[in-house]
Amino acid sequence: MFVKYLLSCVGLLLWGMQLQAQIFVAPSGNDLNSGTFEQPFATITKAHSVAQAGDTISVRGGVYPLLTTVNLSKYGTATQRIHLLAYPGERPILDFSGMALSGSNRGIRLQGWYWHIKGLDIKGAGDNGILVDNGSYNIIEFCSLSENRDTGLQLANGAAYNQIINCDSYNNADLSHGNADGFAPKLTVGTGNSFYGCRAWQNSDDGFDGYLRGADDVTTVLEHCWIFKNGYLSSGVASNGNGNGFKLGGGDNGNSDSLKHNVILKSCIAFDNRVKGFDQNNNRGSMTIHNGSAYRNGTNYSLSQTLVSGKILTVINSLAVGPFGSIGSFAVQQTNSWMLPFTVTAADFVSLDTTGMRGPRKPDGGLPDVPFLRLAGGSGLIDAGTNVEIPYNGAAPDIGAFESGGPITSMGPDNLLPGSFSVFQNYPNPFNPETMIEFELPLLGEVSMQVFDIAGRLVKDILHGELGAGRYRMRWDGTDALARRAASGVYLAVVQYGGQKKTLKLQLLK
Ligand SMILES: [Ca+2]
Ligand SMILES: [Ca+2]
Ligand SMILES: [Ca+2]
Ligand SMILES: [Ca+2]
Repeated sequence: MFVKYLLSCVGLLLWGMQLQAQIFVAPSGNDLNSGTFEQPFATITKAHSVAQAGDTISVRGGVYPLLTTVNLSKYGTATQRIHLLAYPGERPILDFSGMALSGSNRGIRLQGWYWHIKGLDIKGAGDNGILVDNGSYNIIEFCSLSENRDTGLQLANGAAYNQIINCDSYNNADLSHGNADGFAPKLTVGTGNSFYGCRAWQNSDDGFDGYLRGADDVTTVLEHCWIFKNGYLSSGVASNGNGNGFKLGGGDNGNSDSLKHNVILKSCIAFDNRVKGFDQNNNRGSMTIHNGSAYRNGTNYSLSQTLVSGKILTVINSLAVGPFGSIGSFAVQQTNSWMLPFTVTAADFVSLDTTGMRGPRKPDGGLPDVPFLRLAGGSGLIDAGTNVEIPYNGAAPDIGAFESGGPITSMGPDNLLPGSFSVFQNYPNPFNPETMIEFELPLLGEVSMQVFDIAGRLVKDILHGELGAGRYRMRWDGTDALARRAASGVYLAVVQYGGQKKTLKLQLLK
């Protein structure tokens, strides 16, 4: 009895410690309110003043005209992030366009750690839309940054290990045009920042800029990012800025030939940038471009300056439509579209029309499905690549940023990464002809997924590759199986990871 009483006290105590508040903000709110759903605050700044680790600030849709910076300086923890989220199904717009033009007038200045910010539009700030100023381990997801009067999203002052997921940065322009980039882990940035599923277009300077002054030998990763039409203003007129897509580094004055930004780009696309698509600038760090695609940039690839000892330039499975540009002979190159035996013509693609690339995102923030630069059936670029540990369909990876034969979708890291390897029942089930299978991985590792018939014969190799921690969704098109006229509609999906094997029963309706 006593033990039971003690346990219930401990239980209450633990429960009390984990109590997480929901704090509401609405355009119709008032900062003298209590911050509940019925009595929301008017400003994120007020909500921030009462928020603690683990809390969620839920921001209702609508326009918030703001004249001063929103400072986010509080700290969450790895397991108790502070969430700043759009209210489900709504879209808040933080409109700073009445703010004075000034180098200190950022829209959001994020000095805190372990924030998860999702679903906000930030426009018109007097300087950066968001400045991550030493803030680290933050997730910034499904936000847009536009019409700011310097770089849309900048990381500085040692900002490290931030994940920027499914964000758009466009139509940002400074007075001189020479500074406003879309995304900029530059100058004094820290290491370990990553960009996933991000787009930057029509920024007056560069789309992505990793130029250093102060920082050295830092690493940044980009995956599935589309960078286009930079070096133009929102009117479409050419700007006076640099006009590059991915500017991978470089320095100035006394250190211009020594600073190292190690940049890893996977499945990234640069097109229609005014000057260069993939631009080394004078970066001396390691650069890895796997499955890049470049189209109609002033120069597609410009990577020819010797690196410092120990650093490597690697370009594999990459595509250029038209002249590829210049890549130094010191580079490691394999199976790029400009190398033998490949030739590239318009017939290799479903479409070379860029329409839709700046179109609306999916409801979960994912990139839209657009035919541009996808490989047409029968292209010699299909299954012609080298295995670089990016998941692929068919016998081998394709050349370029889009793998043909069905989407492989990472649903992106969540605020809490999965604790174990799980495979979820497919949906729909039964199905015809298409079904989805989701799984979660707790750590980076090799994973495979295959479909067998009930006699144990392999029907489809869906996935082989290395994936990071997170939740993933795979599609299986059962027409492969229907074509074989198999006797039964039951198939087995086998997912293997880290020495474990999980099997799902799939019911195909004929
Ligand atoms: Ca500035
Ligand atoms: Ca510039
Ligand atoms: Ca720049
Ligand atoms: Ca393939």
